[in-house]
Amino acid sequence: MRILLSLIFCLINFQLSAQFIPNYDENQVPDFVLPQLLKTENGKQVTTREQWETLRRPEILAAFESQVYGRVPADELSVQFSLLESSRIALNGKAIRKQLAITFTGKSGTHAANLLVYLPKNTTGPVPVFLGYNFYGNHTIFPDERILVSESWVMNNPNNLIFNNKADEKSRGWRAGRWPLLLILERGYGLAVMYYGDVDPDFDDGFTNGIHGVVYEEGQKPAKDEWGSISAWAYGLSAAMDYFGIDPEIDQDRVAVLGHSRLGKTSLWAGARDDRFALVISNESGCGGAALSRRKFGETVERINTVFPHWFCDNFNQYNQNENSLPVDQHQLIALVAPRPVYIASAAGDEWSDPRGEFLSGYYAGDVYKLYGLKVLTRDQMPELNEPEKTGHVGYHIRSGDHDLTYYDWEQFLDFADLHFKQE
Ligand code: GTR
Repeated sequence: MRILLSLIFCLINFQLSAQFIPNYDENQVPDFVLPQLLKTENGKQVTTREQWETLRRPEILAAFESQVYGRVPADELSVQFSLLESSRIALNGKAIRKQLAITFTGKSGTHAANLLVYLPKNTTGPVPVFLGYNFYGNHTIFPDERILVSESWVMNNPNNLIFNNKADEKSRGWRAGRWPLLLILERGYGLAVMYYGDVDPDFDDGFTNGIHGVVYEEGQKPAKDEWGSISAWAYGLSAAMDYFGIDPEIDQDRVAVLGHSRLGKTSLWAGARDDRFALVISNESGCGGAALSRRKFGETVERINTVFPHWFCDNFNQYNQNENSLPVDQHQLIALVAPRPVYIASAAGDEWSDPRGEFLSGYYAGDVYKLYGLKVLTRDQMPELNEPEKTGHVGYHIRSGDHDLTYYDWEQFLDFADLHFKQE
């Protein structure tokens, strides 16, 4: 019976995703009214930072928690760190390398994820760090043979570098193009990465595997307002942040959290819910990330909930084809990061992620940054292709090319981090 039901469910999913025709025509974007950033639920106008911080921000955060990503049962979890491997002469003496196990413990067991950290050598004092997830395992980010290969479930790779959902030596360094480690180190930053599937494997398993499995008993699953995978991944980033707090070589006050695509949705939510992240970067995060849901351009709420039913909390399904009832929209997610700097990156060839919707979120979030007297995006016109706006507290670029995390993107992120981490 169960098998039959899941077969029917798969068929419905397949049907829905097969039928979906995205809108890529700006003229077909529906008229909509965005939920107000600076008016509280009982109609009070917010005009000061204090009112934002004490009245309005908590309302918006709670709405994202209960209606979009899901609340993390953090008080039911504890986190421990253990050093697995380290070297002071990594990368031919250019870097320090540390590999740690982050172990999550709850009433139903334990689960571990690996954190890989590279720090530049010959620096004085603790260094600023970029933290982000990778898609295929830490060993894919650089051809360093000492990086531990992930033992978790991994998505198969079209070139057969990974198959049977198991990574091995063949995929070592395969994704180095997305992680210009040497450039990052030369610019004086550390790089810390985790494999997102170490925290929660990216498939719909009914929340039994990964970190969800340590807090639920058999047969139990998250309540409608509790964490889907994006919240679980965001929580994993906060656990890495806990580690930075106890490593004297890392400056915990200068940690930039970044992510691409689904992991950009994750970095935004991580930065919104945990204000220890001093700078937040979204690369082509699209629907459920930086893009305004009400525009319904490219991927939509219904489509994302259908194809990725485990990413958001159950409550988010209520807004399938019903975006106007959402109590929030994604410009408010960006605003939750204020007054910390936030950078949103789009690609012209990635219409699925709705570049204009991503830009507008950053533009509208500016109203909160202005309460702090900070420089924001000043026009509702998108900048030209490959002309980043990176001199304020809200940064944005749209580059040519497709859905990817490129060297060019990193150059802009590094400039933006220099401005906020090295000159303020
Ligand atoms: C797509 C999904 C997007 C984005 C992307 C990715 O299939 O529709 O929302 O997250 O995957 O993460 O690469």
